[in-house]
Amino acid sequence: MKILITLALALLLISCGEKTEENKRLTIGFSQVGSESGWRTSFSESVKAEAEKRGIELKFSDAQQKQENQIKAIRSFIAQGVDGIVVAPVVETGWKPVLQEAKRAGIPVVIVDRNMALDDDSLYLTRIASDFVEEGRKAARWLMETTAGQCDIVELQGTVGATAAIDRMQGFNEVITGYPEANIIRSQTGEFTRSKGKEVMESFLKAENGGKGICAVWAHNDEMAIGAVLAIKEAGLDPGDDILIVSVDAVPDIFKAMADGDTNATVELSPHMGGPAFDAITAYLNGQQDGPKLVTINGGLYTQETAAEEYRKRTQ
Ligand code: GYE
Repeated sequence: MKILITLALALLLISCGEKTEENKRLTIGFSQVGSESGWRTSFSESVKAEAEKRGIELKFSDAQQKQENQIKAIRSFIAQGVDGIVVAPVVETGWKPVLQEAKRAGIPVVIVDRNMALDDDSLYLTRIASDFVEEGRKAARWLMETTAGQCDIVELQGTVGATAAIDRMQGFNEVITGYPEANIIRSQTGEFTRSKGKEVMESFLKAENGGKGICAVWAHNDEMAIGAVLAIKEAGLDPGDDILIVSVDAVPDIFKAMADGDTNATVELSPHMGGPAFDAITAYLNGQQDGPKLVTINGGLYTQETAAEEYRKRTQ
């Protein structure tokens, strides 16, 4: 009897201990790229809301598009002894040393959105991202269908060295290679921002005889597409008509622009990556060691036909 009671007590103590551990409020550090685009802002808001919903204490750091700020933030998360780190890296290279520091401290790291070039996949738990190459292909397929493969295209690239720019470019080019009468006539970075997108588009218009020879703009994100709309209007042309515009992200502003006839198509990228990132960290902390190394999120292509409806749905 005595033994049984002791055993029962011991079991009770163990289960109480586990409960406390399970209910412990997690602290997670999130190093975000910046706030360069509407999509990025939605992404930050979505991660914050998801943390709030789950009772996670989120330490949020905005790197203002600078990798050095991200490295500092990660080091500070490590020093604070967080339970997990989520990083949306600005560029692909240069992450190994700081991830090794996190690994030595036993803190799991989840990569979200853009990728890191790493030769050791034990340095991160998993990556939550979309297939950026496929996004580029989708944009190009739409443009090739719409123009019967005859189009002189100007390209507004994203941030140099960022996966979203490298891969979108690759996917788009892969498709248009099959169309001998489709060409990228100018290509430059607009750094994923509206103001830089506008500025670069202005220079393209000047260089291309006021825009007469330009059939379409391929913008690596919606924000730069909207910058291009402004530049084209200022040059006295009709965006969406004289010059077609295709981009990626599917933020509310682009649905408004499409509904107004100013841009033509966008490929959707969901900003809701916080949930799967937190799931991976929680599973790992609960002892699950063999989760997938990549969780992909994919979206479709939208055009003017459904834009007004989509805008309403997304803003109400
Ligand atoms: O398309 C753009 C943002 O990395 C996928 O970054 C992301 C891109 C997104 O600023 O709007």
